[in-house]
Amino acid sequence: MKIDELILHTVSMPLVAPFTTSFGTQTVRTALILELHATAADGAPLVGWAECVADEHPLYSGEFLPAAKIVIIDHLLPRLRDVEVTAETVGHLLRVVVGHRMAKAAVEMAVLDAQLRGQGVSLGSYFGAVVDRVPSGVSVGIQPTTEQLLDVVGGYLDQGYVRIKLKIEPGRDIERVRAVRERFGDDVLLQVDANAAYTLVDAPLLRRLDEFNLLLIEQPLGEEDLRQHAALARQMSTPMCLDESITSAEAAAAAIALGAAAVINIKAGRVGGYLEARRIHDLARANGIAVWCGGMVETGVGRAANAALAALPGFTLPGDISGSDRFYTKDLTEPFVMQDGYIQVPTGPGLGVEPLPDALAEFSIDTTPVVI
Ligand code: OSB
Ligand code: MG
Repeated sequence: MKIDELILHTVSMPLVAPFTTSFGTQTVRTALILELHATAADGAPLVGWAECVADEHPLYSGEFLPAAKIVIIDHLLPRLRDVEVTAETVGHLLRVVVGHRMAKAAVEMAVLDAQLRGQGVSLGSYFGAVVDRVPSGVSVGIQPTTEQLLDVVGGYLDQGYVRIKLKIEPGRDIERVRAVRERFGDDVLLQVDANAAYTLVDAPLLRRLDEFNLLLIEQPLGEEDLRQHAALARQMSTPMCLDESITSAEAAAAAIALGAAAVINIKAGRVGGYLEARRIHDLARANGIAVWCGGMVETGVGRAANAALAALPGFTLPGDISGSDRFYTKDLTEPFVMQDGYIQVPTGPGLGVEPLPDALAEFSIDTTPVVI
């Protein structure tokens, strides 16, 4: 295809409740939605959608939304001008730009969606999905008090979520996990995510998590600390899972070789796209490393793509793919509904969903069309 135009929609989506992690509290998700217009080789018009997962602030990752927008407009799109582009070649065309994986992932996803819509193929079947629904886990933010945490977790369990992930930080860790285990029992699939809030000096403290039979501990140490995660993994029985550190298939290969990860949280945005995400899935599977699909508080656009990815056979643990109502009263797309602990993988062409025009108009705070 030849790309004709990219429209960048910035949307501001209020969250149903504040979401607190070790790096900050979010009450609104400002998201960048890409609307790509292209022309197929046979002259047919193509449209593709994507969501860029960069956040407003560079706290989870060095990337952030205003920068991602600049990179897309000034550095990525010019490299796709007047060239024949496919989903399988766009990553290669953009490789000379260093980093900015979330920006690249969004452009690749928009091209992939346009391509698959043109072919009438769903993203799930393109990836090689082996199931039509994926188990739904929920990421629970840090709550002001343990009592509030127990109420929130109880609510999600009542709704039917099959796995609970507790965000933790120093001072709100061991006792919170103990309280959840004591209230809800040992059968709940439970894991924790520290978002890099600890250092290796905290190993004796983190080891105390071992008694709670957690599925995994996610990213206790810094993004660059592969070696230190390996050292910590040797001191704990709780399986070590990496999120922030896995920025590419190469990083995944290094983490596996070092013994820094027994489990990998795969987020397509963080690794530069869904095709790289699939490569990491394949690599992990060949190495006996479990993977699960992470989330970035996506609207329905990004949620659809995550559900399709999570339907691959190596995704053996429930992902952070909750129903739209976990974060939003009203989603940008038809809402994803969690039913009996599962989310359906969309079956329509491409993402299988698209922004509803009225929702896009309601939440939009900026529209930047770029003709290329
Ligand atoms: O670390 O997995 C994370 C949200 C934003 C940034 C980082 C993370 C998260 C979550 C939420 O845990 C996952 C979701 O979208 O449900
Ligand atoms: Mg995480």
